[in-house]
Amino acid sequence: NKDVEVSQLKERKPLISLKKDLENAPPVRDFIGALRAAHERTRLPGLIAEVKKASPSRGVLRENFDPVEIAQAYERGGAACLSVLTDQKYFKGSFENLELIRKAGVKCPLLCKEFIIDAWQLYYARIKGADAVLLIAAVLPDLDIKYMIKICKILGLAALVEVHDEKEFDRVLGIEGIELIGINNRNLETFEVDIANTKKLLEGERGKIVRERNIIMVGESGLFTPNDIAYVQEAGVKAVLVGESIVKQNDPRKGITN
Ligand code: IGP
Repeated sequence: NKDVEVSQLKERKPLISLKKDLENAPPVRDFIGALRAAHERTRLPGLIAEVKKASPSRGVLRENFDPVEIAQAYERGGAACLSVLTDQKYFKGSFENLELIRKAGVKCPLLCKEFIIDAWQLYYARIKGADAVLLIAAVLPDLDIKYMIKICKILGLAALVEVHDEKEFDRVLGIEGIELIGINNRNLETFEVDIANTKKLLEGERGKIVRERNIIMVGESGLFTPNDIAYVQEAGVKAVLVGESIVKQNDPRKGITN
């Protein structure tokens, strides 16, 4: 947690004035509903396409990076939802990108991809046009996850709760009211990627629990080919989060969506 540095927290306005800004926030759209609808329509995992300029493990992914152009291309290409990196330090993202994409009239619901460690950021994301936020179990104690989920519900935001291993998954399954869980195939400490992680975590009892509770599972990271998508679908995901492989396409409509 102490390694997480969040730029917007340095200049934070008092919560009371953010609460005022909420009145002018754009309406929230149904992120989970869009994923379910895409899955039901196509019988394939709903695509959350990520607007990602760079990453700590891969460096700059795309030189001519116009976030709005990329977002619109993803939408035309059939993405159900978009994920917009807002973290500056590691991913060269920004809240301005999120705001620009929202203001450009992109209809896909938007996930704010940020290291959220403070409830203040949930208000901020909502004001900037997010419909969903990411909560990373590796950096949040259970109590914080519970608290953040409550505030998300008040704000109308969907929460994608991210896990990487069995221990985090079990913690998160012990929390009530979670509808959307992502399995990150990338270890955030070593950057090692293995899509078999999704399968491993959904085997057996845990897979049974998520099916019973009708939780939408999202396969995250390291997905490049139609075979990769088929593999995580077989493992039990109803949605996928894809960045690198599609952001690098000349035409981001192409790639694994075709
Ligand atoms: C996308 P990829 O390998 O397709 O570019 O991965 C997404 O899963 C990844 O960006 C991600 C991420 C995160 C980034 C997943 N969880 C948490 C930052 C923080």
